[in-house]
Amino acid sequence: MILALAGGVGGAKLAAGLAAVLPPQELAIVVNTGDDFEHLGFRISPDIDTVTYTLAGIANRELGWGIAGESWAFMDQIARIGGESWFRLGDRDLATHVERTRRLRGGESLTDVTAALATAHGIAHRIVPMADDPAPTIVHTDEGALAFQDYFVRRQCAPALTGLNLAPDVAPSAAFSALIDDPALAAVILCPSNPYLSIDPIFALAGARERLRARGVPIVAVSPIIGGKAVKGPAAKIMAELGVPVSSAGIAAHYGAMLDGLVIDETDRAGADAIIGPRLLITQTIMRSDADRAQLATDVIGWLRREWTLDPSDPISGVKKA
Ligand code: FO1
Repeated sequence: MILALAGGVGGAKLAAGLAAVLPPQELAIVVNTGDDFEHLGFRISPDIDTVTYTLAGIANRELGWGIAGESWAFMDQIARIGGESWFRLGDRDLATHVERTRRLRGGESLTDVTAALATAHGIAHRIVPMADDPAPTIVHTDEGALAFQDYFVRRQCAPALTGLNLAPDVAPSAAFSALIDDPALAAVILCPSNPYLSIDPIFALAGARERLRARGVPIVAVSPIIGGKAVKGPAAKIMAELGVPVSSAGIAAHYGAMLDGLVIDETDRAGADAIIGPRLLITQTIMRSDADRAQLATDVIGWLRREWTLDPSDPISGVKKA
């Protein structure tokens, strides 16, 4: 069984590629909830929604969030009556926030609500929140501490990032914790999400980083940096602000001992020998189509089988001791 850790857009694309090539029992997607917040009275979980909509095939590919073919009557009316309209909730997307908020207020866990909404979208694969308790990411900038969405949306990531407050005293969700301990766990894939904003919050949960490493299964990442740039979002800007080389070598250095392998794009082949530590797979990591997503997933799984002697007969259901 593969455990995929994912956050925003880039992560969701590879998660969808993995879901296209692996059966539900061989894949679980653990999603960052550090972006979550309460807004207009709704409990909003952006990365869970991005992963869910992407696996359901209804994600808005232009915006990178929300639902395709969206209408904005609700938002327009909110603006007209003087409500907060900086964080845009489409009319279809609004249904998710209303239903999630209703269920959470009724006492269901975020894990149960996420599973129910995935099933409602016809998704058979497991989408699991990293935590059931709030674990908000606080962004420290040269303008002071900002709540995540204030930094990401209201300020469009303009302030220089100086650090992040992640929630180390928050426990992984019970479902995430069970996946870490699952005897069938064969490998962990860090999807090409922002390491700082999407993956580190998952590792920062109480015991998560240590327990994942202690399993002794390969942990591999797909670099979100291609040709010195982030495919989407502020990863490159954040790395520059933190003084980390904006390259796959910088990504490898950031993940350090957590990383057994790193997948980089063909365009970065020349810089490959500057990457110290992880084994490398060089392939196309740009995902423009559903076929690209499935191909990258296939390449990574094939590499895991070859390099870490996963049993070739079973679909990722056990790692032979090398
Ligand atoms: N990102 C924006 O840049 N502007 C928005 O108005 C916006 C609204 C929004 C609504 C629902 C949702 O699930 C995500 C939304 N996002 C928006 C993205 C959000 O900021 C996420 O946290 C990012 O995708 C980072 O993962």
